[in-house]
Amino acid sequence: MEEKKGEVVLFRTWASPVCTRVEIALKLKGISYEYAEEDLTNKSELFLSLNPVHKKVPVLVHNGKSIAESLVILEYIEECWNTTPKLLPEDPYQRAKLRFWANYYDQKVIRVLHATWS
Ligand SMILES: N[C@@H](CCC(=O)N[C@@H](CS)C(=O)NCC(=O)O)C(=O)O
Repeated sequence: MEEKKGEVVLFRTWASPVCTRVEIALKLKGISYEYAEEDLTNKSELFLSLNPVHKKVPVLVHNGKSIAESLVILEYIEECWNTTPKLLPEDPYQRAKLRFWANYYDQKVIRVLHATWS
């Protein structure tokens, strides 16, 4: 697997499925990254400066530039490391279906998990 040069840091927390989805993508693409565990009960100033809008993990930092929102991060990874394996299918209809189910998962499953945890 090819790797694009550059420093990659993933701010995440171990129990988060949306962080896990980003880690799986990084591993599938063979991208080396640093792992920064964030304590969501005591968020660091650095972390808050990287995602000032939502203040949530995951945040990917690539060469000093931060990207938030797991699905946005996945698209960034796909566009930046456009090597195989591809994260998205070639066929536009299949891509649309995949985006539909990713959205469904976020709207239904993740919301229920968050409601259970809080
Ligand atoms: N839509 C966001 C959801 C991110 C999210 O909800 N992250 C949670 C952990 S699973 C979080 O950081 N919670 C901390 C908080 O709400 O203060 C994504 O897909 O990245």
